[in-house]
Amino acid sequence: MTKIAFITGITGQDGSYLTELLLGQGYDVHGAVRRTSSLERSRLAHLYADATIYNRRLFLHYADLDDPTTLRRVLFKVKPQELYHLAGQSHVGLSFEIPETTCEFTAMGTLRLLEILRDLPDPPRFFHAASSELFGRPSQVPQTETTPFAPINPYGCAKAFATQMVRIYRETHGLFAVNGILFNHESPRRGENFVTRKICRAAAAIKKGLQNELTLGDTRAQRDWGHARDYVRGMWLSLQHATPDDYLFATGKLHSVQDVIETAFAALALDWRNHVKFDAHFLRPAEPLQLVGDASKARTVLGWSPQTPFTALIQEMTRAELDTLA
Ligand code: G4F
Repeated sequence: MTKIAFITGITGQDGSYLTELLLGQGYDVHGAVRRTSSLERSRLAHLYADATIYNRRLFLHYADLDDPTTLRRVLFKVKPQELYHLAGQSHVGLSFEIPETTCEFTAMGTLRLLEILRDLPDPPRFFHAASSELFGRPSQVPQTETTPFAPINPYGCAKAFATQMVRIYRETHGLFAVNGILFNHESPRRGENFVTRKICRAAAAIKKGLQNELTLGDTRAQRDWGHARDYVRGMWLSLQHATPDDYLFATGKLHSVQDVIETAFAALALDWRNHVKFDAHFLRPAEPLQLVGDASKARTVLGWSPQTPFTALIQEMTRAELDTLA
């Protein structure tokens, strides 16, 4: 029998890669989209335009995390076996500007979904996209699934609430509920206001003579960056295991924003010194420290490992930008 999966946040970077993976595995895929989403220009456009897929194996429903009645109705109708919860306000910097919206979608939105699952006659296996931002200023380097939460921004705090709720619903209500603690993961489909895409896009535009300057905040900031395609495979693997648990997905390697700049500009034979400028507007009120993950548990239990090294990731993103501008 064909398996049915449901994805919140299906139009995002991770949602689009996960949709491709699940369709490739023979699933029917359903997704919740906002009324305002434009599918023609979205990351799903290639699937939306394919008459053999759209409305045959891929189905989109207007529903949102702040409208639990509609979500409930859709989930009762679709009856998925697996639910991947990827939606939420995911920009850390923005979460300082709109903390209530961030908590409404990222924290309360997750709780609302868990409440709906409790009422379903046959609840699906549930994946929650948690984040390295849970750890903020961590007491342990590298972090593991047992590192204490110490968030330092509204986004991390909302994720900490949601992650702990997932554990509570797993332990007290018996749901098959999994937290995937995802460290930074990027791709050519990354949103343009995240730093890797911003840099790769600017490097390509400079190469084409379309722009001359790139303004950034703290270029000494470091992250553990992997490829989104690898991380959605981890999501899927975590729901195929016999028992629900929490898993951390990371490369275990730290790089700075400066490393991203140098790799992207070098890929296009440009000298970054002629173009990169500092702008305090992009500084954040607080920066996390040493967010780098130890994915040993995912490797041992799920057989997961990241396949794309940092340099290959940034080169792929930069070349993709050049192609788009061609
Ligand atoms: O690309 P970023 O905006 O990603 P950040 O804040 O690490 O968050 C991402 O990864 C988290 C962990 O997986 C997710 F939970 C979250 O949803 C999101 O996907 O910023 C990376 C670093 C920061 O230290 C930031 O201060 O880059 C620094 N940075 C420097 N200049 C900048 C800029 N970030 C942005 N977005 N724009 C700049 O101009």
